[in-house]
Amino acid sequence: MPEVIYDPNYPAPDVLPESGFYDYLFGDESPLGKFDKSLPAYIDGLDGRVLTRGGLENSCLRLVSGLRALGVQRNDVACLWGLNSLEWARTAYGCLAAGVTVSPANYAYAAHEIAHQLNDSGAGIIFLDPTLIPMFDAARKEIKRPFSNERVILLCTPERKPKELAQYKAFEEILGARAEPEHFTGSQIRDTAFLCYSSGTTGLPKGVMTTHNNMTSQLQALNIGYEQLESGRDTVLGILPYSHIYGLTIVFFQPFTVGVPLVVLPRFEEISVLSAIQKFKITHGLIVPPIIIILLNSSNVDNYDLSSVRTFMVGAAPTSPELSESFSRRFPHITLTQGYGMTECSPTTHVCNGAEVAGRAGWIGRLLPTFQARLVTEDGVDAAHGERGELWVRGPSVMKGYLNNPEATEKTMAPGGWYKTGDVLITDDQGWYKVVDRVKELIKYKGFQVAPAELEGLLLQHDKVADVGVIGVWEESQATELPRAYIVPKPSADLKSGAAREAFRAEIASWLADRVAQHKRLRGGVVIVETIPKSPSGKILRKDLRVRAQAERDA
Ligand code: 4UV
Repeated sequence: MPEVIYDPNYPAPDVLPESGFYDYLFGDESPLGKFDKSLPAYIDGLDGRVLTRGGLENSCLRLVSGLRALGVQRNDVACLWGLNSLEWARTAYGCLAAGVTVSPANYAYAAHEIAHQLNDSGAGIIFLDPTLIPMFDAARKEIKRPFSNERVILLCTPERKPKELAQYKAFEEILGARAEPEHFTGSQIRDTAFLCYSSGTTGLPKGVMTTHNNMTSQLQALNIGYEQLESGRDTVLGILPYSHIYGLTIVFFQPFTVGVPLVVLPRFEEISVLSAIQKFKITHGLIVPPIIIILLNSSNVDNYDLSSVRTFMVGAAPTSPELSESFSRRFPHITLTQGYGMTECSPTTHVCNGAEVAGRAGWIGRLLPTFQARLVTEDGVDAAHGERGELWVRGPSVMKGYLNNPEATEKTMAPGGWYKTGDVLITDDQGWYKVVDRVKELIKYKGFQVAPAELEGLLLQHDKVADVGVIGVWEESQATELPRAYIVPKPSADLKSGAAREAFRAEIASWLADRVAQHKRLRGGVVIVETIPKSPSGKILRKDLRVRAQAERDA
């Protein structure tokens, strides 16, 4: 059977630079040098501080010497753990200048989650929000490599450094004199620039090795395939977390590569987002489906001038045609486009441009340049137009692999360099794609990843749990999946009465809530069952649990 490779009919990028990501962003040969250094690159959406392109470059080069003074070398790993901020931005760029791999971590992580990322990534230095120090201290007993105080840097200005944290330096306090950036040439463009954590199609969170070349290819592909931004005209809303690949590449970096400022906001908070749109005349926003629901239900929207906004891109989880149409009716002046991708692809593989979306509600768009795609049916053959198949993609933005985990890398790649996404799509004869199902284990809570295997592993440590299976259940009113646990209690749990069962469910949910980031809580409930459906080889049959969940919903 011949492979079907869908030609996206886009022009190829001029030249994919044989350079490191920092040289692409700031190097003498970089096409980005055409933008004036006085242009704002990042604006603090709360206090209005501006970081210009020139100021950012200066800060990067000063961080190079600061890192060297601490003994941090090229290809060492720095963990970056905090909410979006100008300090976060300066650290990410400065590490790239120093050739240091950045491993961004979710702000909401609990102790064992950050410990896992620090241990697995081998990070030797951490930059974190001052508010996270208690959580970091709680994690220390699980962290294999001790962190001396000088390798714990606070993401705040010296003025905002809490007095009780005097033993640590604030970001600004470790900067030195300007130093030379590191250059990545030849095969070094396959060195790892970022290590974001993703469960991929199965199992626990793994470090995704995103190379310098993955990033430069992705950004060039986006700048050809997604033509929304123009320097001097646009300003972008930066609320999605930059620690997640969607926030990192498309929100945090892409505007910089087209000379467009990003308004940095720490998290989605209705009033601060609406006022930032009004104050900074934001023209383009990147969001996730639950934000559409919040905006549709908001009584505050009419009190703000949102007329500057032209486009919103939504992604990271499914957006139904109905939700998309409700948004367009409520905000007729804002064009809603969709994007689709995953950590392993750096991330965008599909996107739709504003001019093309009419009549396409619910579709994710067309394939980005540089990618090739197949839809492969359950029988292992290429799907015809309109027929369902798992999306396989290949191209220069597909990750190098999972760190320390060649088996997982091998499992997710098919011969010929195809990455098997675990999503089921259809396509039409115009080259448009739609996501219709997900066959991988992953649960998405408001765009954040929840790995069922991780929650199952934790829940099995509870002394009253004999067996467990976790799935996501769809909650229309919030436009998201919610994690739900099906649990077989140990006989010793003694759950004969209704009250005892109720107390057990609450105990399990709160026990887990104490151990995980808030997006992983069992918001979809705890269901007591007698057995967990398993295949002969012992694999949990999540499909059967999903059928059961549907029956419970319909009952
Ligand atoms: O690895 P990850 O957490 O990555 C993401 C990336 C989201 C992006 C990427 C590029 C965009 O342009 C954009 O708008 C959003 O979330 O999770 C990857 C999985 O999330 C689901 C799908 O199951 C992926 O394999 N997913 C991502 N986008 C969509 C989606 C979408 N538009 N519709 C349905 N599911």
